[in-house]
Order: sequence, then C-alpha cells, then structure tokens
Amino acid sequence: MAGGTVLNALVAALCLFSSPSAAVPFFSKRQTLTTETIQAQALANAQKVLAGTLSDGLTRGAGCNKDTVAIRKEFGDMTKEERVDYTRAVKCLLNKPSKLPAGKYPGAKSRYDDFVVVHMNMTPSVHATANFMHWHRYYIWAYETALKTECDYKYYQPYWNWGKYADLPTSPIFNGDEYSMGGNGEYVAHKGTSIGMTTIPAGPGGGCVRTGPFANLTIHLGPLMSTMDPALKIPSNPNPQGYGDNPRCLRRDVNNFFVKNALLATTLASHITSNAAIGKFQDTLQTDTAQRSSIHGSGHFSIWGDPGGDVYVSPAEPVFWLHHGQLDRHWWMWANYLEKEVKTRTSQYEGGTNWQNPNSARGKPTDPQWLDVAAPTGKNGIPSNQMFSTTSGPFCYLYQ
Ligand SMILES: *[C@@H]1O[C@H](CO)[C@@H](O)[C@H](O)[C@H]1NC(C)=O
Ligand SMILES: [Cu+2]
Repeated sequence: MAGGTVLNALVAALCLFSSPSAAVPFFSKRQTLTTETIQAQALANAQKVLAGTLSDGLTRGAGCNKDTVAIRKEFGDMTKEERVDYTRAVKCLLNKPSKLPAGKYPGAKSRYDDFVVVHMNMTPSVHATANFMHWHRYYIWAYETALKTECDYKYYQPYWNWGKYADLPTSPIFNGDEYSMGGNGEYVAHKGTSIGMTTIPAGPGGGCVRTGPFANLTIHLGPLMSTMDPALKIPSNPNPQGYGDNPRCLRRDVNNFFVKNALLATTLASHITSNAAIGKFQDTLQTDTAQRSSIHGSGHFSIWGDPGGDVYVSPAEPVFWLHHGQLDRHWWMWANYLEKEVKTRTSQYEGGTNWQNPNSARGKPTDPQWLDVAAPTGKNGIPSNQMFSTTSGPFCYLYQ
C-alpha cells in the first residue's frame, strides 16, 4: 500500500476522522443512567434470554444455560490467582510453536504470533466494516479458547473497563506488579503524534516494558503502521507487509489523556444510551468528533507504544485482548440493557466490507467470517449471524 493509502486506512480504522453525522452530540438531557446500571440491566436481560423468559429472536441449544455459562470479569475484579493464571497462559502461548506454514511468515515465532498474523491479514476487512464487532468477538473468543485448550487456562477472558481507572499507570492492569499485565514503558524523551483531528501528547512512558509478567517481552512482527515518534528509531520490518522477523522490545506509553475525556464513564454511558441503531452506534464508536477522539481508538492510544498503537499489529500487545474484551462488552450492554429493545438490537447488521471504501459491498449477516489458523478446530468460517449473541452460536458467556 502507498503511504497515503495506509494513513487513510489508519485514520478510518483507528478511528480518528470526522464525519458529518459525528457532529451530533452524544449527550442528551434525559440520559442519566450510569455504566453500572446499564451493566446490571444488560446482565439481568441476558440472563432472562438464557433462561428462555425473554426472546432475542435467536434459537439456542440447551448446552448453554445458567450452569454452564462463563462469566467474563474486569481484570481488576479477578483474584490474584486468576490474574496470575491468565498471564501464565498468555506466556504459554508465546512459548508454543506457530502452526503457520514454515517460512511464509518468518516473524511468526509462536502460537501467540499466529493470532497477530491473522489480524494483520484481516485488518482491511474487519475494521470500519459491518463485521467489525462480530469478527472481533469471534477473534477474542478464539484466543480465550486457545488459552484454555492449549495452555490450560482455568478462567475466562478478562476485560478492561475503560471508565474505571483515573490513573492507568497505577491501575491493577498496568502497575507492573506480578499480578498486572506488566508496567508502563520506561520513560524516554519522545514527541506525541497527530492523527486526523487528534493530537496525542507524549505520555510518561515510550520505552521498553521492564516490569511485571511481560517485562522484556520480544515482539517479532511489524511494525506496519507505527504511530510512535520516529526519533525513537523503532526498527523497520524487513518485509514490506510486516511479516518478517524484527525482534525488538514491547514498548508502551500508557497515558491518562483519554481516560480524562473520551473514556470517562459518563461518556461511555451516553454513547450507549444515545445511539439506538447499530450503524450510528458503530460509527460513533469508531470515529472522532471535534470534541473527542473515538472510544475504540482511545483505548488503543491509552496503551499506545509499539505495537499497541499499530492498527495491524496491535494484538501483539498483550493488553489488546482486554481492550477488545471491553469493546465486546460495550456492544453487549448496548444490545441488552433495554428489555424492549433486546430483540431488535441483537440482530442488527449494517455497513460495508472494506475499510477504505464506504461504498464497498454491504455486509450480510450470512457472510462467513474467517480466523484461519486462529480458529478452534472445526470452527472456522462461522457466519456473522452466529455472532449476534454471547450465548448463542459458538459462544456461551456473559459479562459481570
Ligand atoms: C530486562 O532487560 C534489562 C536490560 O537488558 C535487564 O537489566 C533487566 O534485568 C531485564 N528484566 C527482566 C525482568 O528480565
Ligand atoms: Cu482489530
């Protein structure tokens, strides 16, 4: 891809551009629900759906019920034992061999990297598209499944509640202790960046992660679209598609710029309560306004660094999965928190199939989605309409 095309693509996907519809304010005077109330209502309704006392319009087998359903927790709400088992299992995937064809992706050094390659391959067809949330739901579930089946992880995929921590570097996710997801990067002098309408100031990190379970983690794939200060001289990948082996440290620039604005709990609640149709909901989730950058992009850029700030390679940042877990939860809350809307919202599907072309072919609920080598055995190519609910199709989980 040409540089300009690549930048447009980033802007479209990591969400930092304005559109006429995005000028509509999120806030409305009648909205007073908190994210806690929204969560509680969504869970109550989703449990009714599971019990068969409320219809979401889908059919589901008896295999997923109140006794078998998994409960995904916020990372900080997990016990220390649960958190340590999670990072142990992630490190296990980082140490297992890749299942990709030998030689095709020289930077894919581990089973974990298989997931990164799949995301790199799929990026243009799963961002700013109809399947954005469906594909990522499927992708996270496949990762959770790999942690459990290939690395004996005993619990479920955690999420990062964006509105919960006012100071991210000292939060249970990033405080760098043995129960965290590793610390911030070491401080190195660097500049911020400007993407679309948003200027991101340099944060308190920028260097290698030296503390916690992912201290000195080596990243091999990418970068493909780094957003870090070029003065940091992050080495380029030997392969133009980013698939070559480019060993370098995991860098973070965990910062509070976004949690003070786009990721405030009040902003998140308003986003859920102010967008009744999926098209509006998705667009406003992924696009900037003059007031604030998009919710999805803001999570990524709260971690930033390399590869966290790279739209193609960002799953190589271990906290990617907590961020996208929360994105899935945000969609789940939107679909479930109003009892009368559950049926309508569950099956809504709208948008194109290519991130750079808003006029690309419309996505259809029957479109199969692909995870290739990341799919659990026999579970590749599942259509989007099997991903409408977290308790139907291949899934059986709720959020607490
Ligand atoms: C990480 O690497 C640095 C620099 O090589 C080294 O000083 C440090 O001990 C390492 N830390 C861990 C936890 O391995
Ligand atoms: Cu993605």
